[in-house]
Amino acid sequence: MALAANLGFPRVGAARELKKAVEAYWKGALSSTALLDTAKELRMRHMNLQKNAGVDIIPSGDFTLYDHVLDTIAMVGAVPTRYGAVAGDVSLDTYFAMARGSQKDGTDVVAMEMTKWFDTNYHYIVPEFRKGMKFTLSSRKVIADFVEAKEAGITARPVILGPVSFLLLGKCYGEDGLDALSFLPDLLPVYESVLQELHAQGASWVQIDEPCLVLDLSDAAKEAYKTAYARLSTVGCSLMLTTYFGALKDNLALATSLPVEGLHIDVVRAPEQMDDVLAHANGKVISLGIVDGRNIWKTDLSKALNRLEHAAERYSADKIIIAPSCSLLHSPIDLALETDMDAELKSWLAFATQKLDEIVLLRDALHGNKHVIAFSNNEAAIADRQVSIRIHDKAVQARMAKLSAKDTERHSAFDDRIEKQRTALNLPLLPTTTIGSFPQTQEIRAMRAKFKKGEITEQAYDAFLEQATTDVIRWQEEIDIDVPVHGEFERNDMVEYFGEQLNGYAFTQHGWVQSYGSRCVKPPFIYGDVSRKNPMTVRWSAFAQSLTKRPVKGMLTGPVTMLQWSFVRDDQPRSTTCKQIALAVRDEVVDLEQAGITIIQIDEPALREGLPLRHADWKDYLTWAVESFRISAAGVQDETQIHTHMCYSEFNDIIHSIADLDADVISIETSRSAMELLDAFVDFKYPNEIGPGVYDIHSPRVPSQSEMEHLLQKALDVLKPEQIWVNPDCGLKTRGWAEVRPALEAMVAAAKAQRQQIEKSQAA
Ligand code: 39S
Ligand code: ZN
Repeated sequence: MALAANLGFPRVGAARELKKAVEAYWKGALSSTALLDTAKELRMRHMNLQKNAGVDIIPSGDFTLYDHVLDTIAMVGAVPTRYGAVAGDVSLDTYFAMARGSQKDGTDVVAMEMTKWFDTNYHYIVPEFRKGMKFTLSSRKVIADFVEAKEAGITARPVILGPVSFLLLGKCYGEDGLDALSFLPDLLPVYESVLQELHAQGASWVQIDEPCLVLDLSDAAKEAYKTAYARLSTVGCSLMLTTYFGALKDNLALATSLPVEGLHIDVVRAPEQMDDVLAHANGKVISLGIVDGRNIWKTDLSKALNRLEHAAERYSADKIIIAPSCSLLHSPIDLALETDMDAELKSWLAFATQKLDEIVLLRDALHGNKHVIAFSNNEAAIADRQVSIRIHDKAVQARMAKLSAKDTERHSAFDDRIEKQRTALNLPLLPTTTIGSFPQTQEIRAMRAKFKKGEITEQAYDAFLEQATTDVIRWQEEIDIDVPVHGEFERNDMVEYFGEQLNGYAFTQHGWVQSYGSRCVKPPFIYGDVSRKNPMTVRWSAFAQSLTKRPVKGMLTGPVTMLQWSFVRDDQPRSTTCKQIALAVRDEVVDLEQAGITIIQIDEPALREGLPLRHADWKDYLTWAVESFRISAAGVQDETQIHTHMCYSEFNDIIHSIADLDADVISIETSRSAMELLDAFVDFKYPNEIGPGVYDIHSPRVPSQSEMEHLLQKALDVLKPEQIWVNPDCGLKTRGWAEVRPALEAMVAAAKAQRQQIEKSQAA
């Protein structure tokens, strides 16, 4: 009999209980016991929810206080020495210090790096490898969680991140040429002990995640897989080797030849691989990820059932497991909480809780026990979504049909534009600006919450925002920022705020998804053709501009980022949806220009994370992504200056596309790498203007004027002075005013000091 399995459940809780508890603990307002109690309560609640849904195979160990890769770092004791941990033991405070850095009792240790989990908006802590690093079992959390579930009457399937992906997702520090895979022989004994202990506790199966099997792998990595699984398969537990986010492709023979008992594949992203995998399955249990773990649409149950029946005929129903494509970590928790949502839209959706029901319905139907009503309701919803008049907008489609190369071109080339812009803007050398947001204080969030709950009037909320905006403009004038911003106090999130205002987009009340650690986002979803109803940002940009003679920069989220950080419709190519968003952004850009805004920033922090996981698919993506950005920017006159901003980015391998965006100015994160990131721009002879960040906003530290001058000098060593802007690394929304004020004052002073030196040397 085929079984229904889950691969992982969202951790934060329906009311974001985990976020609140963890943040309270960090503030010292909650004891560690109370934090761990909340965590346990959530684990039990989620396990029981899965059990009551009828799921046969329930994961344990998928819960984490911060991040599952960090949990693996703790498990194997890969704790960098700067945290001063005792070997074999990772305390709660060491764990959080790795995640967030720590400044107390006179110590000051930086956090570990964080980066995107494959092509999702989830961020993981990057394992750090250094020469001579030794591994020892240092956290028994995965064993304890299994035992905890067992005591509650649930024999779970523990989840661990596999050793090869763990190494491939990490980064080597110190010596050049150090290879993460060289640590495999030292690492495997720790994995063996974990599996032994789990086996001893009664775990018959273990889910071992190896998502790197869907990437382009080196020969060494392929060898590492063989070495690792030859060893781990002898321990006693049956291993469910779990892959997701793409097709195995050239790694299919490798994956199916490994001596494991089970293989999970993603048949949502890569349906075409199912038959191939079944043909090479060698008697393994095959787990078919057929319910989309990363999107919010209802599964077409009849279609899915057909595919499962086909698989069962070809292979064997006993050896098939029905599962979500990946962990449900990436979906919101429960659609039932969306009490305000339009009924028709709601009928098209399934969140994590509903996805479990789908898996169980499919299992039962495969056994000949088809829940007729559930299937016919599903069929009706799927059919309604296909023909609903709300999806198609003739005007949008007519505009899309008329798109041509001309729409991606500014009137003149950069050299001509920049002359006109310099004359019009009359800015000093090394102009200072910020990325756009100022601190989103508790006060601001509380006012917005009150407004949304109807506890204060729109007028009161507006007046509050006007005051906050006025204060921040005045203050920027006082400290002499050349290009001030309005501060974005009116925005809850840089994607959700726009999603709320666009046709074809809808948003949720409680659809929180973990982004990193305790931080969550509420991605809006795109169900239909996208267009702009009304100007979205003109009111606040124009208000801010009315307060000052300086050019106030307008800020928009770019089309690629709007796409990447939303749940996207699956009934047309992503490129089509992206271009529709681009046209809506273009309308906003033109309206901002009309309203007297002369500098407009179109943020694209997600451009790089949208890159397909396989190199062969990059070119196609980059072509439409760059076109979309250009469509959004190209509606303005030469005199209007277009900026863009990117964070967390490595640029070397996409620098051509960055240049193709043809933004007049780009600001990037460089302070942590001490301007190393600039190398790509220098080697490429990037022609346009650049604002290399001089203030690391991901840390509460306040940088000194001399530190920032030093960074500016490094930039001046390799770029022309007329090319350089002075700004922080990223928006300031997550920081506090106590840090932002002195840091920006020092930044302006640093720019002025460097400016004087340049002018002196030019006069001489
Ligand atoms: N993806 C998106 N969509 N947006 C991003 O900015 C980023 N940045 C990167 C990459 N991906 C992104 C990730 N970085 C937060 C910060 C940085 C992130 C991601 C998230 C973040 O601060 N999230 C906030 C959080 O987890 C929520 C932001 C938000 O939507 O706390 N806030 C809402 C608002 O401001 C709701 C705030 C809220 O919690 O309106 N309100 C309380 C409630 O509803 C009440 C507030 C109160 O009374 O204090 O219960
Ligand atoms: Zn940024």
